[in-house]
Amino acid sequence: MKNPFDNFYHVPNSKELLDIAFKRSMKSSAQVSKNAPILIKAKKKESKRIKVAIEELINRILKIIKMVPMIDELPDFYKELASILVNIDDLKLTLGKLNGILPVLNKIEREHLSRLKRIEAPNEGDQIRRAAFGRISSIINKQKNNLEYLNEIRGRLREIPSINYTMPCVVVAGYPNVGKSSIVKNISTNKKLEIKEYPFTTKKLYMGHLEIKRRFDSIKIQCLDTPGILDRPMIKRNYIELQAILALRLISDLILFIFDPTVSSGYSVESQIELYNEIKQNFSKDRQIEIIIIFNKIDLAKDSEIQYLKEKLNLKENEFYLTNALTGENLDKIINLLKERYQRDE
Ligand SMILES: Nc1nc2c(ncn2[C@@H]2O[C@H](COP(=O)(O)OP(=O)(O)OP(=O)(O)O)[C@@H](O)[C@H]2O)c(=O)[nH]1
Ligand SMILES: [Mg+2]
Repeated sequence: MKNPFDNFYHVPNSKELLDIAFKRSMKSSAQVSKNAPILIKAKKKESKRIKVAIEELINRILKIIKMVPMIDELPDFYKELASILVNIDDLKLTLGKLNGILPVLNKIEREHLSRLKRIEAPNEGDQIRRAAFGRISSIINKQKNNLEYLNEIRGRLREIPSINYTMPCVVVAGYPNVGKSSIVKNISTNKKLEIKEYPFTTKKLYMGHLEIKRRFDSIKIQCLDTPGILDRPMIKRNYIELQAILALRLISDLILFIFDPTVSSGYSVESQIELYNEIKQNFSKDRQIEIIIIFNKIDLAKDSEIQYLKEKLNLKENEFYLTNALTGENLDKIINLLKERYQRDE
């Protein structure tokens, strides 16, 4: 499914909204016979201007409100991810406030049109229209923060990756700085992933794709890079870590759990093992999701470090993979394993 926020386009700010509406209004021309008295012409011209400005604003505001998907109705993954990224109550409140100005605009229109009907000199028409524009400007300007807020959350929501629910999804998870993005970058089409020597480089979910050739066809697999997760109670996890947890819980078909057996990530092996146990407990037991264990950075790892981690995890020789994400060493083994796994699903 495409990111449901893809059609959440730029939200104009209050100044842009007013400029568009007033410009259109002033360009509008009322249909009035050439021979009509000046007073009638003035009434018609200014009524038309007020109507056009208000109509334009109401349409634009309705368009903005409709652009925001009903979050409660989205599939769980999108719904929950959106709730991590934005405060849904604030969003609802903002949309409610924006919606609330529509009747006010209608009222301004009614009041000023009825005043226009009663004018006795043509220049009064111009004054009434200016007064209406003044009221409109103050109403729209009061929405400045709401409009900016919508535009700001739009930026965050549009970055949610598109998920294809019919394709397998491999989620790559682990402690920060262990080489998750380096691995996803190496095996998938997503070459835009940011890789840095410090933790929490990845702050959101990034989808990569890989296509594995078989004898007569190929298998397409999604490969999701996630932010690093620390071993700590769920309640203490920040919104960056929670996105990774959510992906593991709701969209993973298989998990690649990456360990850094060296000290180069800055985190202890013991903490990484605690996290692994938690993930195994929560996601692999109930949902029976297979976890593939990877020891990355083998170019830096001492034999003793690999042995230590292996023993701590109680693993046999064929129960983990040793990789170097920088050179791609042994990543072909991971690809082969995926090929084998998804071959079985035929
Ligand atoms: N020597 C060596 N360095 C590696 C290897 N894999 C990753 N790195 C380095 O480790 C650092 C972290 O790599 P990333 O791929 O950004 O790690 P990450 O797990 O995505 O980190 P976060 O996004 O912060 O959680 C970078 O400096 C990488 O170049 C490896 O196999 N060997
Ligand atoms: Mg990363």
